[in-house]
Amino acid sequence: MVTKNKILKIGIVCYPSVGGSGIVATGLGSELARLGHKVHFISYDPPFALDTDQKNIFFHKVVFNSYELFKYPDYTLPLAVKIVDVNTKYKLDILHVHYAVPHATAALLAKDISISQKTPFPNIITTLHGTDITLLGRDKTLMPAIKFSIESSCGVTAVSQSLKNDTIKVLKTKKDITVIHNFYNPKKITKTKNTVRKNLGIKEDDFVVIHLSNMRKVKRIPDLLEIMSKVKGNKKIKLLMLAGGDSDQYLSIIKKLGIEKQVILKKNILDIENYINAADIGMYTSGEESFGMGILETMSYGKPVLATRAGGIVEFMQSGKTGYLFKVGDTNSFAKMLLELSEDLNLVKKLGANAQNIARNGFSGEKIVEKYVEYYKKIINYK
Ligand code: GMT
Repeated sequence: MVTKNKILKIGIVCYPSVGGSGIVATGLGSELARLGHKVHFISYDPPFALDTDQKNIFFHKVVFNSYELFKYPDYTLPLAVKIVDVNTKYKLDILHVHYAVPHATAALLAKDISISQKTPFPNIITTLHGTDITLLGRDKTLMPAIKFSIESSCGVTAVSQSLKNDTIKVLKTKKDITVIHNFYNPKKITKTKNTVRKNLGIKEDDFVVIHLSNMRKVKRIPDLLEIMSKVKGNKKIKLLMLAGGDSDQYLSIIKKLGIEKQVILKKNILDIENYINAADIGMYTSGEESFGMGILETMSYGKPVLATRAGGIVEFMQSGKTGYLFKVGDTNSFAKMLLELSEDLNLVKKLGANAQNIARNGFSGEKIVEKYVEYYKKIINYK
């Protein structure tokens, strides 16, 4: 039995790149370490936001070779072997994998290898983040592996009720899935609003709309740009895009719409807090979103958001209170509200305060990490 205050040894497997699932896994590991748990990250690179000098944090690199014999390099096998090694050495209490494939699949293989070596293996918890279900889960070449990996995990969590519903629908699974929402711990602002604006060539009285994402198709960036072209009569409205992925593909659309002067594109920005702080509102046009970390981050710094009523967004955004929600693709309504807000800074302030309140009180690290720890302990006691 695991007692209430037991310090756990937790393995975390995640993608290290700039992306929602990596951000959540890194934030979770960091909070767990702060609470005194020993946290072992296993990935091909240190997660970009991870402070490897933090007490109780350990990083184990998965090294993989591309042999001439193999046409495609494989990550699943070296990851499985690395998990076996880390567990043999540190005797983990729990292995928490973020993203079903190949992480949960590799964890299951590691379990079988360890058992064959007579080494006890921890319970595996898989957290579903969205695209592993809504995009990959629908792909027939992967679906059986995803379903198997999820159903063979000891525990499964999803980052929203919407994702839980999608998982049951797409995979037709009866597996028990616990919803634990994402969280965000705001960082300290280190550059003033005016400094950031000045560096970007934005005027003090411009109305700045911020958008943070990896710019993938599912984010519907052309909709975002179309909205900007609909408000381009108001030269004070500027769109600041912080791109964590390929954004060059949109340059031609920006040019075609004649909004070059209204759109500022920045790539791979790490101190997002300074940029969000310098903006007035956030805008997100995704077609699907299991949660929407960028929206929560924007709200955390007291900025209201205009977003689509997609997936899990409605679980923390309230239309009329923290910003406004619209049908996917309804660029006219987005543009109308954007113009209205640009003329009503008191309303922007009021909505922003509500947004910050909900983000900081309902979706803080403290609150959500406690739920994960409870869940870990519940799963371990099931042994
Ligand atoms: O949205 C992306 O393209 C990245 C993706 C990921 O796997 O990191 O994000 C997913 O996980 C995030 C963290 O849980 C969620 O906030 C995003 O909503 C989710 N993306 C989608 O569902 C499209």
